[in-house]
Amino acid sequence: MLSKAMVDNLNEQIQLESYSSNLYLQMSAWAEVKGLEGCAAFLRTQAQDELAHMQRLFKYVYETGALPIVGAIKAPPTKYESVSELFQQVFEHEKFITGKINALMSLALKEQDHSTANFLQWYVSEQHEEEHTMQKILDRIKNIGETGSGVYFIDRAIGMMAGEK
Ligand code: OFO
Repeated sequence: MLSKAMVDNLNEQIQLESYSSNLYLQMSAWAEVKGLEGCAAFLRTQAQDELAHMQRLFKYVYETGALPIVGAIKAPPTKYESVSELFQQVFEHEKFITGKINALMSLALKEQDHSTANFLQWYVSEQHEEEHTMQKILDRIKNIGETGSGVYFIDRAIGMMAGEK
């Protein structure tokens, strides 16, 4: 059985994962209308992954006999200046999520809630993976450059990463 603090924090994480999914789906729409089909495909894949992260938490909470709460999800931004700005925001968001997962893990360890700590381990690895992917994307954008046909090649490179997932 989970403590009330743990249920509240897991429910907050459920909302954050839903927000992440909406954020990346909205970003994919920005990319799509800019003609960046590769970026859009990659971001749609990210949106689906985040939905799966939310559902994984949702299932864990009800399996413990507690009530998962979907809650209200705030609207994500709709405009970006450039591909680099968009992916910088993804990176910042992922770092924020890593902080939240770490805080959840610290709570589980403090409460000696080994079941939740074990469950959260998957998210710890996932965040490491996602931060690494975003760093790689930002490095590629920087190396290729956004001038001239650079954006076309950036879009192709990121689109290929969507296929890798
Ligand atoms: Fe972006 O990863 Fe969920 O947790």
